Amino acid sequence: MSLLNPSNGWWTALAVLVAALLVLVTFVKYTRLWLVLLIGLVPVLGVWTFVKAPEWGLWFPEDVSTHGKGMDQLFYMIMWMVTFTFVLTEVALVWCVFRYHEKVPGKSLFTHGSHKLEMIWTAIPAVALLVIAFAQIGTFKRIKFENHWPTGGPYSAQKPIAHVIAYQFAWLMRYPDENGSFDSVDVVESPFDFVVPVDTDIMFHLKSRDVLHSFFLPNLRLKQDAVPGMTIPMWFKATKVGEYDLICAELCGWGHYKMAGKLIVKSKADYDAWLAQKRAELKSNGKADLSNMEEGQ
Ligand SMILES: [Cu+2]
Repeated sequence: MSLLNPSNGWWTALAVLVAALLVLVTFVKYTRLWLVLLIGLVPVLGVWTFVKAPEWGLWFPEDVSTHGKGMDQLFYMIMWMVTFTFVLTEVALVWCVFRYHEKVPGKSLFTHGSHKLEMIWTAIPAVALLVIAFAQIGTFKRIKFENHWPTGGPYSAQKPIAHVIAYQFAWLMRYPDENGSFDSVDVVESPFDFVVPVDTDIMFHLKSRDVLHSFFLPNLRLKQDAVPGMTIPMWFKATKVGEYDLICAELCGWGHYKMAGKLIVKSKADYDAWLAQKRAELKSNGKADLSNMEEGQ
């Protein structure tokens, strides 16, 4: 298991070791039980909850897309940069508290600041941001850049599987008719349910009818603002059949919470059958066989 993964047992071992060391040092030096407990417990509980988070379902939702791995790696990278900085600054802080906790007679040193220090703590974050900026280029490019959009498959920017329309407060998926037209009475409309085939490059057009919304598929690590007046082509590839959350990630009005849809990933055969059935319902022109419904079966 990767060292980057919080479930790695080495992290528990490290936390226990650090806590034991802290307890030992505190005990030898201060012999105060509450202090020992407090200082020992903080890193142990901190790392323990971190290690247990995936088990408790508090970590990433299951990744079912080809975008997920790259996104998660970026998250881990930033998390470890932040963790390193956090531990470093906390250790410095605690050390200062212990080192300088005694009152020293005389006047304190008064300083207006240090030009050198200012330069250093401006340069370090600048370098960190540059590292992140370069590290994310590849992943961002693969997901968003036009020259990485799928071609050759059944769906492309010119032939999207559907138009996904966000409005206050719903999602509406519009599937083209058999001729690929979206300006037709035979367009299949699927409110809230975005049905797609598995293991297929899916290209769709994202639109908004009114205000800013944000199309978010947590399990596919895919998020994009829906902007009024813009048609935004998006793509993904779902790798597992199932139902996943589709939510609005932009506070868009009082009913924002209601914009909870589903991404329904079906096998290719099931998807074709679903679309054919939806089209047949439209074509039936009110003459569908409803006898079963009337019998209440
Ligand atoms: Cu919304």
